[in-house]
Amino acid sequence: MQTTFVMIKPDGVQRGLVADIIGRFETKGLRLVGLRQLTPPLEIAEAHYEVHNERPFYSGLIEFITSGPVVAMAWTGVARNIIGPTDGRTAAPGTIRGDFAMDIGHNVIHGSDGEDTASFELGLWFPDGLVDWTRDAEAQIYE
Ligand code: D4T
Repeated sequence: MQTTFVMIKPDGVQRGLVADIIGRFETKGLRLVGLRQLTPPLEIAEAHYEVHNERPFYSGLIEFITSGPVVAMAWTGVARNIIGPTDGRTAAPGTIRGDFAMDIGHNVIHGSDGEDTASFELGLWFPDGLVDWTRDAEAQIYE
């Protein structure tokens, strides 16, 4: 099963959405295997968004993501369709971005977009590794 790096961005933390967002992943049936709150150091933010470093929005993005605490998480199970597409205006209701975001930059949450990205991002944000545990309810959640 895939594990995704998920981060509640500074706007989501400031708006008090942490409990609601965590609840959506947990009640859907994903397994929480990593959780930490931190204000991202510049070097982690720059490494995380390195693929965008030539884009016009890059410096604003780094400024935003280092502006305050984020909640970094690792979730096992399918996460991307809970998050929704980048632009909150067009994201479907029922997704986190569709329900909470009105913009592209301040879009509340990040989720890694593939297996390679996930493994890079999990190593970057969780250098000490993840929590290895069995969620007993998975016997009911998965057929
Ligand atoms: P993240 O990485 O935050 O989950 O977003 P996505 O994976 O959905 O989107 P992305 O990589 O294309 O963009 C990364 C990050 O940059 C911000 N952004 C993006 C922005 O501020 N202006 C823009 O025009 C774009 C395309 C939002 C997410």
